[in-house]
Amino acid sequence: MAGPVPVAHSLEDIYTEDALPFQTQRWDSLLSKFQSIYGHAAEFVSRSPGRVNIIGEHIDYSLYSVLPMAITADALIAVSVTEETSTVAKGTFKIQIANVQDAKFPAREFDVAYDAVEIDATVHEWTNYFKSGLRGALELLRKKHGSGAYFKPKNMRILMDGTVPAGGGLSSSAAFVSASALAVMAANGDRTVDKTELTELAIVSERAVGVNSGGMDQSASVFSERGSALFVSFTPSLRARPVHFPKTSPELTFVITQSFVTADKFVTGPIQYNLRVVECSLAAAYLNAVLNPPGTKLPADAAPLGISLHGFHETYIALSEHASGATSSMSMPEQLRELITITNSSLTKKEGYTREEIAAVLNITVDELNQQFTSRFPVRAERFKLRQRAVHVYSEALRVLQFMELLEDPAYHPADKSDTSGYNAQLGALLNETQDSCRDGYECSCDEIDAICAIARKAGSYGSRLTGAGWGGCSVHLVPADKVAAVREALQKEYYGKLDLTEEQKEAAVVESRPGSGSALYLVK
Ligand code: NG1
Ligand code: MG
Repeated sequence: MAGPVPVAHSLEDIYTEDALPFQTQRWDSLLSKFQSIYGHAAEFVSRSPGRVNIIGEHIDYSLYSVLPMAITADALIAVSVTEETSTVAKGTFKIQIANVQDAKFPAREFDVAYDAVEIDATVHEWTNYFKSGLRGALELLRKKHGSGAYFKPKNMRILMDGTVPAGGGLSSSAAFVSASALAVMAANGDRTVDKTELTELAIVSERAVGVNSGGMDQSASVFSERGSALFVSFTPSLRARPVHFPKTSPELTFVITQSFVTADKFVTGPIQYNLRVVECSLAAAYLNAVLNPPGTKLPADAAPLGISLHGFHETYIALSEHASGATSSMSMPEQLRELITITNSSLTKKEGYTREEIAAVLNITVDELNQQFTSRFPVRAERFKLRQRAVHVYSEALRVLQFMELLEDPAYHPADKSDTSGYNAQLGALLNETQDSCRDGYECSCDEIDAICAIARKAGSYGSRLTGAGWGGCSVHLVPADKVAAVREALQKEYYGKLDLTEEQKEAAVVESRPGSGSALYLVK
């Protein structure tokens, strides 16, 4: 799967047949709008899709493997490169950027210093996502050009079109950042961008927007291949491989539904997403402190995921090194089960831990704790629910492995192919367990998502759960093909019918999703 981001020669290379009529129209209108705004044609389009996560929620930033797949909805960035420098201040280059939805995302123009892309993460500004991709790509370009060479970035004219709903858990942000970084690389002459390099730079770049995220979304956006899901691992280094679903009967489909509750990470970051990341690193540090010999250090920065928020599994590795023998030969699922047991007996306070309590165990002051764990991405909380968060992480990591085993180990495949409903139900049960764990242990669901999952299951979904960060946004449902209509109908009657939705929202509320292709460059002739 490694290698350069593919260059697409036609839309058939990018989209499945059913998507072509709409996409052809959309691309035509993007390119003609580009022509009318800038007075000349675009030279290329970079494209990166959103994703739905099938299983493995809120564990990527603890470096456990996840199973997402790309969707058809994507970010498109049409670009032309200009050489003229007359209007550009010395030592800077110019970016002109517009969006096809110009009422919502107004056009901007900015001069950027060669070596310093300024991003103000305190304001909610759509072009920040472009700038974060720009910053990451320029760093990579400078590295490639060698430290001696003087690298002068090109001026760019840009028109953006995104169809991934924002704040919906389908990762519009990663699609936008990855497409932006790819566009900047291509604009500066690099048209064979390595997928791993692009993913790693997009992961790091997106943090500039203020969310301390993991690497699932960018990996899914860049690496996905049409027709398959993607198993992504982060240790010892970033790896992604396609995963196929076995043929089942009844045939399985993934249905994605919106809740129309917008989880805006810009607003909720300090109290939700970033707080969970902090709780995970505190839990790992706490377990390390109470279980390992004094002075045992969890690993710090694990590139490319940067900051030292991992160490979850390292807690175990450190533990097993000091245990007498046997444990080191345990399989990963056995290790995870052991970690759940250890967590339950070591982190007993269900109501959570105060900063003072944690600092005392880590043998540091509260100021040092704040400095070490909460200074880069400030959080707001009185108590940190270390036990519940850790149990979620370990059990979710285990469910991903169990899901993969069902998909890939022939021993688990149904013998009688004429009816695989038992097998389908096993897959679905794992998704349902994820939803329970997200709702009760990680507290990242919401009433609306819980209701949608209950309705869908009653109407025939094998497994239903939130997807992405949660607290609103989308959910994903594993539905037999012959029950999709019933699920749709039930949701309409019991959920959407009670909301005041526009025609466009009604249209997008429930979609059947097939695994789509990842990032691509398209050269306009
Ligand atoms: P969303 O909010 O769906 O883009 C976020 C993180 C992921 C992952 C999931 C939860 C970003 C960019 N992405 O996804 O890395 O942690 O939540 O599994 O914040
Ligand atoms: Mg996002």
